[in-house]
Amino acid sequence: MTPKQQILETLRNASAPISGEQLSTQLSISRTMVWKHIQSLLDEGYDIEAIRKKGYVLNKLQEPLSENTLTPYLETETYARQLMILESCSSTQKVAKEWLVTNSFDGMLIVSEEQTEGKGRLNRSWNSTKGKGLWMSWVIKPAILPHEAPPITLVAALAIAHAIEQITTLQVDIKWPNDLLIDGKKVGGILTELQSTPEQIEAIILGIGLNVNHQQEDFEESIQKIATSLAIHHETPIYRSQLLAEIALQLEVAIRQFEKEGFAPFRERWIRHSPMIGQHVTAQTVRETIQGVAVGINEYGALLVETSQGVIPLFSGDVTLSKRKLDF
Ligand code: BT5
Repeated sequence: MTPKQQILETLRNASAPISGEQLSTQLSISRTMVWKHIQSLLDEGYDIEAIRKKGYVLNKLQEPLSENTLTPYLETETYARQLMILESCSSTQKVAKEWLVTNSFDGMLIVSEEQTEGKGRLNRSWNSTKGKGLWMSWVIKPAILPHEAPPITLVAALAIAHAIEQITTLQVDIKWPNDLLIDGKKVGGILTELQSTPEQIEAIILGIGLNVNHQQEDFEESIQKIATSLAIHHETPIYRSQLLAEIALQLEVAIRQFEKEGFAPFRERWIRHSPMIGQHVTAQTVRETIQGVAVGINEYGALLVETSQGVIPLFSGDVTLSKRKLDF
């Protein structure tokens, strides 16, 4: 362990402030060196407070993600057992695709403190403020056929909602197909990308963006009104390593079950998480606009919309609540 890592470990395990003098004696280095290491940790994003006449205190809840902070919480078999933690990247989806060219592992996790070109569906942009969220891509290789893949986004949404509910007790709603909402505002989104031949899936890259410790002003102006974070509702910061480990576990459990039993066992639970069911909606697909009542979801994960022409299964698109009641 380097002196810097030793300082970090000491602060992490301390129950009271630790003075520069204590650190310097413990590590047999000068106080100037202690100060330099503390500055370097601050530059890396650690939240260390210097309390006058007492010493340094590390705010563990705001710690950057690392293998050291994550691994003690991991309870998975393969998920996140191989991982790449980055300080910054363009998009974790892009890194995952590059990684897949020469590697293969079911459950590989790529997570970054910041994304400079985070992506949503249809090339929309995803705001990924440094150190505040969980911006991650999972490379998974489920034993399913390509045409069975679409509900995986819905299964992942349920798993993430469950993980959040375990760690925070916050109630998370799911908006078909890929939005996670709290009180009607978007707290997370999922981008599922498939690498496949017609016969078999080579990999699914499950991109998940979750706003964790943002205050409202941490969001870009353009999404201030529609975005929220877990901390805004939880009222205190959330330890991202613990939440990430819980997401890993819930994802692994859910996807293993999906491989064996398909979407059927998730359907009821999914409907309970979706306040949109029973509501008048407008659905925008790449081809058309459909208006009707969202009446349910089928075994392929398609949203069922009852229209004047009958019930239409919707396989992709954006759905919003209609402002006025439709006349049919
Ligand atoms: C999504 O797309 O919701 C999928 C987002 C997936 C992001 C993850 S982060 C890790 C991985 N690497 C990536 O590059 N991407 C994935 P969509 O349904 O198309 O929603 C995009 C829309 O959400 C944008 O047009 C904005 O209106 C809004 N938005 C952007 N950033 C947001 C944020 N941080 N919080 C809430 N809403 C946001």
